[in-house]
Amino acid sequence: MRLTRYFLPVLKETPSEAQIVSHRLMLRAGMIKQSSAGIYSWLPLGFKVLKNIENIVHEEQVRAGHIPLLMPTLQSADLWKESGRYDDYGEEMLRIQDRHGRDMLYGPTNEELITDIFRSHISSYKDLPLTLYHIQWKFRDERRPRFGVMRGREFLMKDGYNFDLTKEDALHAYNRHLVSYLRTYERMGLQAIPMRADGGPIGGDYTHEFLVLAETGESEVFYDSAVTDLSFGDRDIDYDDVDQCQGVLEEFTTKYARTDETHDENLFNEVPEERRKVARGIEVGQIFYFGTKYSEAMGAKVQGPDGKPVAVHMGSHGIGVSRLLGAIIEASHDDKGIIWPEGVTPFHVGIVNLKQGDHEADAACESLCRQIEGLGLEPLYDDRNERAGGKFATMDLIGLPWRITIGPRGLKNGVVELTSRRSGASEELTPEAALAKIASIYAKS
Ligand code: P5A
Repeated sequence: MRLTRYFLPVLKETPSEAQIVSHRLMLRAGMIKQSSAGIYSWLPLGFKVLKNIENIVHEEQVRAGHIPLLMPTLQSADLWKESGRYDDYGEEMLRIQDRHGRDMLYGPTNEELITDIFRSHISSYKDLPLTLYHIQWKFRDERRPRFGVMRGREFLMKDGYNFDLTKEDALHAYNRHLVSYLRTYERMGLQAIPMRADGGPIGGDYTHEFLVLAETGESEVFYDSAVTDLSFGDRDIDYDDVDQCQGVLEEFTTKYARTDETHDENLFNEVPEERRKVARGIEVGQIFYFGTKYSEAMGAKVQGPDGKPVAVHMGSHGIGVSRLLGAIIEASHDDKGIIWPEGVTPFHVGIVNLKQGDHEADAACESLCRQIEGLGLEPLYDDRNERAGGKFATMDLIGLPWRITIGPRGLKNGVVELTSRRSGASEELTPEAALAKIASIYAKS
């Protein structure tokens, strides 16, 4: 993509309304534009990252054996009256009437809708286990929408729902989600720590939140610093293997890690003092097992092996897809701008032409772009007629992890410059060697 043909409305000034760094950088890098409180348009660069995050979430859900579908954003209030949550949910729910005076709402979550789909089509235990999920916009009329996409009113969530015959099976689904979430966040360059949490309006005794440590996080968290040494890595997991999934859950949840809602000072004091940490975190996901809460209320039953009807055991599992952009930036930036992890970057390589209009420099940039595209990667070529400093500042702000700088002087010696956004280190290489290095970096990510 040539920058002169793209739409990248970067801001020179720091927007005064943004209180935290990720919000400031998303506005400055031309990724989002507020449309009203807590509601945003996703400009091309932000939309690209959002889609990349969505893709990773999809891939990891499908890998875990979960099945994608798509439910609507607008829901009839009737189902919520059946579950009893229409009155309970309170002012966070955006309530709407259609032209016939029917009560509707913009879904804050989908337990009711999915339970209705399930009960309409599934009647035998033989169709279980089943986990369905979608990635869809939600609306919660938050009292204080703030920090940009971090606490929006309209936001994108991946929400998945498991249906199982027994509590044991449903707990395996819970563990499977935990494992798949660990993989998902690591692919985005994030360490998200599962912490014992509170069920809130979703309900349930078993629930973990996934938190990314960040000073600007809205949640206060208490943990044993040994949890930060854990990493999922690229281990091979058989998601059908009950013991293996249970083993991962135990490995990642046995050490003390809790949000303020479930914090227990006495238990915490059993952690060696030098490992006791109190910090702040961003909640990027939450998993729940809530048993038969919705299936009983809404009559979601199947015929069991003995021929008798039984209410199915359920859980729901959410990832804050749009919030993740903010969380990744909070975890990965410097004073010049964003530093995208390779797994989610909007473009793979930035190309800076030091002398636009110079025949050889232009030709070398264009040729490199084509070769990068040939690798299945996307370059962003800054072909503006601007001084080098301005081009570097834009590249640093938008955070592409790799930059190739091309100018007449280097070309005379047969070299271009490859720079890492994260370390700032540069090396002079032949265009072929730079290309080979880019190819190997992205083959790994
Ligand atoms: C689980 C899936 C649920 O709603 N029902 C379906 C369950 N869980 S949750 O914890 O309430 O939300 C899941 C994740 O969504 C993100 N999130 C938000 N992101 C941006 N703005 C908001 N206002 C917002 N509210 C929730 C969080 O990442 C949360 O973990």
